[in-house]
Amino acid sequence: MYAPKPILAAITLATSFVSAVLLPETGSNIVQRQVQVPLTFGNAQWIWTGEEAGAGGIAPIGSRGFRKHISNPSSFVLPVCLTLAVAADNEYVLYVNGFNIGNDFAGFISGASFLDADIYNIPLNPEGENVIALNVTNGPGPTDVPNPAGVIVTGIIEFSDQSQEVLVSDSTWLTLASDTPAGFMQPNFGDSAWIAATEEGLDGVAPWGVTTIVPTNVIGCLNF
Ligand SMILES: *[C@@H]1O[C@H](CO)[C@@H](O)[C@H](O)[C@H]1NC(C)=O
Ligand SMILES: [Ca+2]
Repeated sequence: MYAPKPILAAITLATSFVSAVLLPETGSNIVQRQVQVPLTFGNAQWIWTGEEAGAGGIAPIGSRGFRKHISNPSSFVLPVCLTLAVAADNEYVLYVNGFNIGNDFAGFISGASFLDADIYNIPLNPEGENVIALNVTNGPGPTDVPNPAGVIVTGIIEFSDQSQEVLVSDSTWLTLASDTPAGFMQPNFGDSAWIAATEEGLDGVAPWGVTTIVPTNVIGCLNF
């Protein structure tokens, strides 16, 4: 039976964190909660800092931070799991609640890490603040000149009552039009001076085209 007491969930969160990030596991006693709705980039926006010249226009080379706070619907409905798809131009490091969850540096090599999204299944902190943080770096490209930059995210948050909610990158995400500051990934990092991210267009918009999500990687979190 799922829906653990919150305190128990908080204790098991720490121990289940590593194995959950290393999904998939196939042990016979492990029950995976399936995401109930398809994970798509449908309403997700490519976002950046506003430094770009128009939607998908050129942006300075360098790293920019992005933060998204996940709010609890009520003190009785607690967020327990996040399934997330991320793609970036050119590369990113993903953090949730200060933990380094994963990265994709392929964009520096191939220039095309935005063609396929990376999928993550991440336990959330049911009782505290949950913050997604991305350090996204716009690479120099072959000619070392400013070039398009963006990041696109879609996710499904699962709550303790097994309800699910879609989360997408849009102007509710916070960013800074300057180098990603040290410590930016910590949930309690002071971001009151951060600005709303600029929307560059939906999945499919030039110059990125359609970004693929492989459904078999969308598996939800371990039933801890
Ligand atoms: C952001 O990523 C770049 C490129 O990998 C790295 O040089 C920089 O140190 C990172 N910044 C933070 C605050 O993590
Ligand atoms: Ca770029």
